[in-house]
Amino acid sequence: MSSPGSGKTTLLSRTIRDLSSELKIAVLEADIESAVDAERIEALGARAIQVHTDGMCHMDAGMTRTGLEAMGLEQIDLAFLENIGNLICPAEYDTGAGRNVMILSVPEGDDKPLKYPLMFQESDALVITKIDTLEYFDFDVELCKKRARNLNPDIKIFTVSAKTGEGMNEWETWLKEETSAWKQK
Ligand SMILES: Nc1nc2c(ncn2[C@@H]2O[C@H](COP(=O)(O)OP(=O)(O)OP(=O)(O)O)[C@@H](O)[C@H]2O)c(=O)[nH]1
Ligand SMILES: [Mg+2]
Repeated sequence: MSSPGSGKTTLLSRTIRDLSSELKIAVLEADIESAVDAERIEALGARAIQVHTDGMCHMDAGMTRTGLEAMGLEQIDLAFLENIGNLICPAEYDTGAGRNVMILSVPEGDDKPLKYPLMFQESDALVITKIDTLEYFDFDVELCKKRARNLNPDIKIFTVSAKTGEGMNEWETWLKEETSAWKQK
């Protein structure tokens, strides 16, 4: 989950490139219109399904189930669901996801935990991305982390650049740990 353009598809693309030799990854791409994100994922050789929400600003668990069943669950180790770009509605609905991850990119500003608290409360992990642009913006990483943890003391926080690869290792290690813990359930 994240606002439009914060870097969801770019982070997923890099993650798929890095992990596809270890995990069978699939992506459910939710959009109001178009299939551009699903096409970006398919171009990497990963399985992708485009879900159109018919104008709605979020996914729900019924849409997730339909998408996953269409992909064939037995073929998948890790399924990502890229929700509609929006910091409000997606946090209000259960998508059926095992883990909720939100992305906040540096250009959006470090005040977003103050303005959109529910998204931070509902997320298991926060990925602060576009960290390569820090020098151009007045984004205080430590203050942002503090604000997020005030809302959700258990939230895991990663700082990454999907462009340079900085911080990707920690994010991907967490994904692998969570995937194997989930499979042992
Ligand atoms: N500098 C920099 N640019 C990035 C990074 N990640 C994404 N971008 C750029 O940000 C723009 C939006 O990225 P997307 O991955 O399409 O964002 P999105 O959240 O999937 O967008 P929507 O699906 O439309 O909501 C693109 O121009 C990316 O190249 C990053 O880590 N650093
Ligand atoms: Mg996208």
